[in-house]
Amino acid sequence: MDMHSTAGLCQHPFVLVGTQCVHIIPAKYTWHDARNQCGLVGGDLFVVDDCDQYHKVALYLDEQDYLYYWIGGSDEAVEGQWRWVDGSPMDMGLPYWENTFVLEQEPDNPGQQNCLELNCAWMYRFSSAWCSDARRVICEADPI
Ligand SMILES: [Ca+2]
Ligand SMILES: [Ca+2]
Repeated sequence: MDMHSTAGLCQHPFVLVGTQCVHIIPAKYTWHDARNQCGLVGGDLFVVDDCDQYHKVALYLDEQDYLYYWIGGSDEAVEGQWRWVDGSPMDMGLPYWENTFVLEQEPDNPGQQNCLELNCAWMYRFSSAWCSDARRVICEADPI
């Protein structure tokens, strides 16, 4: 095996964005189907908990033409307790969550919107959305 060619790179179809191997699925799925689709290519829904990496991903998404994506968070297990799909707790508030509308701080619609959307129309911020909605998908490769 050539030790020089693959080190640090991502397996197809993933591409390196900052420190993560990321793949965007341009078709639209419900949140749970989106998670399955990521599994089919060797990953899971995208998780980001580092501000610098979050910024790099936002710049990458700015090069795409889509506005709304599913990423790997939900509060389906316990209402109000947002968790990443890897089981880790999620930072709430800024800089991640949308707060453009003072009276509509995300996450809103408790008990109804249980899945995590990344919304490029809202400064790439997080918002809660109905899990049954169809969104494009950001996947992250499983660790090698
Ligand atoms: Ca909820
Ligand atoms: Ca919401």
